[in-house]
Amino acid sequence: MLELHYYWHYVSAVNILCVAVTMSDFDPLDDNGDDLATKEAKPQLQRPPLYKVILLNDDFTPMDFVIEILMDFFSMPEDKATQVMLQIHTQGVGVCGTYSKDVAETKVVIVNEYSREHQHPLLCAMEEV
Ligand code: TYC
Repeated sequence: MLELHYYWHYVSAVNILCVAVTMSDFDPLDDNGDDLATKEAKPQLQRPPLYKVILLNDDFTPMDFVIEILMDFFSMPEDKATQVMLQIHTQGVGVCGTYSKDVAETKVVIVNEYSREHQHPLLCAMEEV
C-alpha cells in the first residue's frame, strides 16, 4: 500500500511543503499464488489424428499387381502382402498401414498414379482412425 507523509521543510527563508511516499505491505519476493500471470496453464496439446490407408477390391486389377503395391509402397514382406491382398479380394477392403495425414495423403496419390500408369483401376483411399 502507498503511504503519503507531508512535512514542512524550511530552506533559504522559505517554508516548503514536502511529501514523502513510502510503500508498506509490499514484498516483491512474496508470491502468494493469486497472480493471474503466474498461474500454471493447462497443457493444450493433443495428439495429431492418424489415417488408415486402404485399398479397395475391384474385378480387374491382377492379384500380383496388388501384392507388388503392398510390398513396394507399404514395405510388407511377400507373405504378409499376399494375406492382405486376399483379405481385400474376399472382404472388399483392407488396410495397408496407418500414418500421419501428410504421409497418408502422399501414399494415396502415388499409389493411384502408379496404378493408372499401369492401366489398372485399383483404388487407394484414406480414412481417419
Ligand atoms: N479382385 C482382384 C482379382 O480377382 C484382385 C484384387 C485384390 C484387386 C485386391 C484389388 O485391392 C484389390 N484379380
